[in-house]
Amino acid sequence: MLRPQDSATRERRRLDGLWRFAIDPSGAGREQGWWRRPLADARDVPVPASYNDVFADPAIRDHVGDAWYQTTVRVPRGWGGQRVVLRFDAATHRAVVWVDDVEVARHEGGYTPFEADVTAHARPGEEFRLTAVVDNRLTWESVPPGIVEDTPAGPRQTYFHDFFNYAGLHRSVWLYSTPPARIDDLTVVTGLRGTTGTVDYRVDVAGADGLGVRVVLRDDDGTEVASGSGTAGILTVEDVHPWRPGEGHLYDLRVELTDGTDVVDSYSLPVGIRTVEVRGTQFLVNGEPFRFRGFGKHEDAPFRGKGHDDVLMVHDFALLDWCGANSFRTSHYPYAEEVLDYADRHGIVVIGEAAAVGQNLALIGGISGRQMAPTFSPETISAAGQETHAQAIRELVARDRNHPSVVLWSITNEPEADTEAAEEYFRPLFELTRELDPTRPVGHVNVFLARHGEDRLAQYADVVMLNRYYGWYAFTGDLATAETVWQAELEQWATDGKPIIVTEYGADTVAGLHSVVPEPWSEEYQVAYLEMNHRVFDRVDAVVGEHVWNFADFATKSGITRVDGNKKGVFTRDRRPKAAAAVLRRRWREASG
Ligand code: GCB
Repeated sequence: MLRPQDSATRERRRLDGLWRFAIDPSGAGREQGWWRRPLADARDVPVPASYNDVFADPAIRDHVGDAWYQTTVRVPRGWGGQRVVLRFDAATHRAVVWVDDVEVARHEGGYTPFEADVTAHARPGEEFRLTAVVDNRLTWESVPPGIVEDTPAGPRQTYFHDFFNYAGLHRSVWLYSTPPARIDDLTVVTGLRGTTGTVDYRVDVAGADGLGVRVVLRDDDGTEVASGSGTAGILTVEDVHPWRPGEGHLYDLRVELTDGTDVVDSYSLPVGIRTVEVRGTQFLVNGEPFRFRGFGKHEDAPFRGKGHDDVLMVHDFALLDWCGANSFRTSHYPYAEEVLDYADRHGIVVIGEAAAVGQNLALIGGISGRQMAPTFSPETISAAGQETHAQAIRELVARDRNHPSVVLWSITNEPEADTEAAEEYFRPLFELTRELDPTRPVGHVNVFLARHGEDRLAQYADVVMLNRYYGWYAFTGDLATAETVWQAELEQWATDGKPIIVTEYGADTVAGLHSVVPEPWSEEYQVAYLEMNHRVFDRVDAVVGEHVWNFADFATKSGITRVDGNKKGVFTRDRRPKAAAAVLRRRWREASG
């Protein structure tokens, strides 16, 4: 699915702003057909944003179920004869959309886009009523999973990950036009041999047969470097300027659909020419060993929740740069496409993660002391949940496969991994990911419950990704023991002969809390904790990546281990540095020269 863009043949309108909004605790709206009329008792809500924190109302913050959004859209007068498309960049976690009285789209999954051809319902120059109902419930069939329980006080949502279940229209909504005969999709795969680059392209055309396809690749100064024709081919670029970590060099691939000398449709795709490969314990970008330095992040901020915001995005990238970070993981769901575009342009490397997290009931049992059911079973996550997960992977790869910044897929975070049921569940998902994208390594993020030799998914993964909290959840306050045990574990994983990325290590830290003797929760302890981890990483050659958990403090569900959210941020939630930030800056800036 191509992102909307303005081109010689296309136009787009962003529908963001204040929409009308009403929560629907009893679920009456679907029966009563709330889309058929102006929303009653509605208030203004900003789009994009999570709705939870913008009002001072616990009923909205903790709402479980449907929330209704409505606005009025005027179709531009000049769009006659064009195909008109409505697109939601994200609706968390599922949505149904109506144009006036007609249902036009239905989508499951909170972090990938969906769209509908609304040409038949959108008359140029006229208005239509746009209504979306967004459901935030997490169930055994959703990704991530959860349970909704009916209690005397109403439905209560539980889920098995810590970050707060923000919901709503988190990203932009668009109305855009394309010609009826159009470029429907584009795929590029790039290669490098010496100073020659290749761009293997494929164009999917829809709405017409027998039209021509012309492609031109230009450098960033506008110079044409290669061209071709036909729906598929390989462009060769001599003296190529590759995309590389730290230098997001992009070419522009202009694709034109032609009818004789007429250009019927035109679309531009930024292309970074680079390769990715796992060789032994090395992770190679353009044939050179790459070391991941950075963070696991969240899309999270005060008031906005998970709403995309360009100010926050640019600021976060500025802080990554300040630290000397070269990469991050989109933990624990696909981030807004604007984020990947930015990473492409600035040479930041991304581990792209599917929205799969909390697929490990033993972990919850361990924390809560409760006896939990098996994670994968007919009563819990079963074939239906697996299909939701497969679809989430399909949509992730379809959306992000052309981004040079994305070098590795993580198909799940901390799943149950030591059971036969887990292997049966995940094997097909590894296969699916590889089939959809044979060009990138694939992995899963391991949690300590499946130790080396016990993780039945490790055999399917190209890289080892480990989340470990030695010195925090284990050996709390005892960094000396933590150091020994951690090193011993890493040495075991190193025997697999694969690159190891430590995708999480971190310690909760209250900004401003100091102690002469490094005590857990103090800034001094976070510093000492990171330094201990770094000593360990530097002793194990197979470790090629360190992603601190987390870039910034973030909101969580309520819990006795969380005070105003998760405090493992190196920055506070409002992006002020803790002492640990200077430690990372010294280490990472030194390493990058
Ligand atoms: C983890 C999870 C992450 C949590 C983190 C923590 O292992 O992957 O989502 O936030 O631990 O701080 O407990």
